[in-house]
Amino acid sequence: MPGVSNGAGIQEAEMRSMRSRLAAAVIAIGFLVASLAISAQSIPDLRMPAGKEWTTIGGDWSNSRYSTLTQIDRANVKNLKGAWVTHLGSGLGSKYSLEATPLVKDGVMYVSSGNDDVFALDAKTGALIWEHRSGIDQNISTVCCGWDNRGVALGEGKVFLGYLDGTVVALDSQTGKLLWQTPIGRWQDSYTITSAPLYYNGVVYTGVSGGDRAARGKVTALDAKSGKELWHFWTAAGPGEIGGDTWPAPNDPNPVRARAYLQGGASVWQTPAVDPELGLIYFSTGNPGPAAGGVGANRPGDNLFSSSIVALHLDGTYAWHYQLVHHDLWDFDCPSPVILFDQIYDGVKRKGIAEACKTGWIYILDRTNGKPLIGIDEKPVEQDPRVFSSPTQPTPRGDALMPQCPQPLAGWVTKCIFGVIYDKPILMSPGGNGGVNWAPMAYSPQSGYFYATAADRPQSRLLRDLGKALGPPIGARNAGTFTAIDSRTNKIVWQKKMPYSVGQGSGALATASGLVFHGEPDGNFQAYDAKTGELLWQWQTGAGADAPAITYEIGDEQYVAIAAGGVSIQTASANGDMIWAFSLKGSPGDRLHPFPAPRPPQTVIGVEGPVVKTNAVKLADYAFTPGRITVTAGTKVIFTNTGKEYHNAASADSGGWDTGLLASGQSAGVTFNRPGTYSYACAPHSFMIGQIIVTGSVTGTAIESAPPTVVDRNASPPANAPVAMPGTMGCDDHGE
Ligand SMILES: [Cu+2]
Repeated sequence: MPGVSNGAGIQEAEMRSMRSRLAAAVIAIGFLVASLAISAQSIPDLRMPAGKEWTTIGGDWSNSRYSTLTQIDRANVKNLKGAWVTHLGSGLGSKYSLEATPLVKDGVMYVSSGNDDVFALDAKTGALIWEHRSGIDQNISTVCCGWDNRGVALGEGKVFLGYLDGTVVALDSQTGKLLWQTPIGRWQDSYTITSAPLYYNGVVYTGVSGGDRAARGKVTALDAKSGKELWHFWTAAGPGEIGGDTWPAPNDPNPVRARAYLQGGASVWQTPAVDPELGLIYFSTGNPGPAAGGVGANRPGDNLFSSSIVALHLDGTYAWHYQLVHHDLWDFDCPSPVILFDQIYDGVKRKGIAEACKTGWIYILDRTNGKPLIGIDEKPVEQDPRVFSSPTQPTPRGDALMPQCPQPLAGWVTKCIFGVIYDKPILMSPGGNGGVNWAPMAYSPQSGYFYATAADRPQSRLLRDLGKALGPPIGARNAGTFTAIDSRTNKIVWQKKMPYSVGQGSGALATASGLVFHGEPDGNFQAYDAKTGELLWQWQTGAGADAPAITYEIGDEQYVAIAAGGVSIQTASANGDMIWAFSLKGSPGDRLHPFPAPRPPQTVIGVEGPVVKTNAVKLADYAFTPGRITVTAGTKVIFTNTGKEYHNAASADSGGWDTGLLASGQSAGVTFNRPGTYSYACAPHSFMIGQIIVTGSVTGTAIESAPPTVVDRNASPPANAPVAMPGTMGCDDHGE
């Protein structure tokens, strides 16, 4: 019970746990002994960085994703080889992503798939010990950004995780048997859980997703023994609560505004950090709802605690907050996990907290009080009273992680960060994916650097009506950056231009031997020199290596492990179901070789495939088929949603047409009256892109006086088609 300030509580809890196990002893003596042995070990001091084990998502309670292991170092990492690879047989298919950080404890690896199935593997061999199939409803339709799960938490001999259906469950860590389940929201109300929970001192803490679908965000604390809810904290503050006056009043004559906080978003997409000495838990929040951060007209005010860092006391009461983006209009939320760190500023050791955000900045605060440690200036930004723009936005001193203005693109009006968007298509950077989306940073106390991966891709935007963030237009860069930033100055130490958009995905793992590990969407798992950014090693895993990596030691052998299964919606990297572990010894007989490279994601947005002569396009989960068609001018192209999810087809050049969101089975028509090449995308799934090549009309000049495009929302819809949900938005852009 090393040095935990309220360790007495843990002891108490452990004793109760042992007593209940004693009751079962008559039946299973052997099992009892094993349980006690594990219980006795199960109170590690996770204030310290990870060593031989990796027992919580961020490696420690600070989320630093830093390991003290040094067997694999800068000199020998070139000899790192595949030790084992295990196919989970779960999460295979285009709707799934594999985003989990594995945990390792007592020689067992615990990892979850995009279907919320949990696997316990022998961490030395990859052999399956047990599996728990979630059995979640396959009809869940409110998942923001692909089916995924970021991982599990361990404590008291249990494995905790959140399901996409809004349930938190506890499994027996030795058998995988379900011990309790507690619904904390309904998926039908857009409450889905994708983040890994945090276990600390007898309590399981979890956030919820769904802020992009008008769910009201919250953090919930559950009793680890029973699953009983202890408290919840609304991240979209209500009337009378701290921050409640930053939303329209509930008696606002406009009924949409009056209810805005109830659909206020501010999801908590990732695992909180905890400082046991200060008795605080910390997390960052997503964009405000409704409508994915758009339509600011419906929610005048700062909309606390959206796009913020929030600190709570362990009883769930408010301690402090710092808002990173006021009255967000751009989906600039902050889904990456907060990191706690200590650093010297002006000769004084300070307790810091850092958050990398979709804005592309890292925000560095004093975690005792939420005040900036380096300086964050409120700078005036472009205004538009129609969307109630905030007059200023917080602007950290230091360097941004990627360009905050788009590169010029023919036919586009471009704007930089915090530019106004409303009724004209604008090309803007950062896009709704960031910057830094959910990819976790690492912090090395050795170098004092943060290691962050960011997207560098613009997005086309139009706010009016639905708060649309359209996809990145064809021809736009779809790349990223990998950066080391000095925590003392918030300035870049080194930066690598990355070929792919890596603001969502693997992020970084740092080690005491001066290495940083990172997985690429093209399947390559990589090691870099933490001081210089030099690429030292890579290994092709065979699928998008887009989950955070970990390291651990068994016997005298250090392993590095990563899940490789791609990120479906945001990155469109190759799907898979593999868990890879690497070591210097490698596999018995060196049997394991790099896998064949999968199809990599696009580095420039483009449309692939043959051009088909048809006026019918299917909107499937998740592709337009055919992706490229040709018609003569004056033809009405019929778009029909044949998928389960909501899709639309909307101009991804400056044409401005949009079918609106279509529910399964619904159709809409768009008449193209002018010859030319038209690009379009699906707003919820910006990687869904298509192209229509319109050739000269057979009827000659008759249509030349007509508008270039005409949308028919009611083109031959099937009978009894469900009505599209208003104000929902997609994922591409969102926290998850
Ligand atoms: Cu779509």
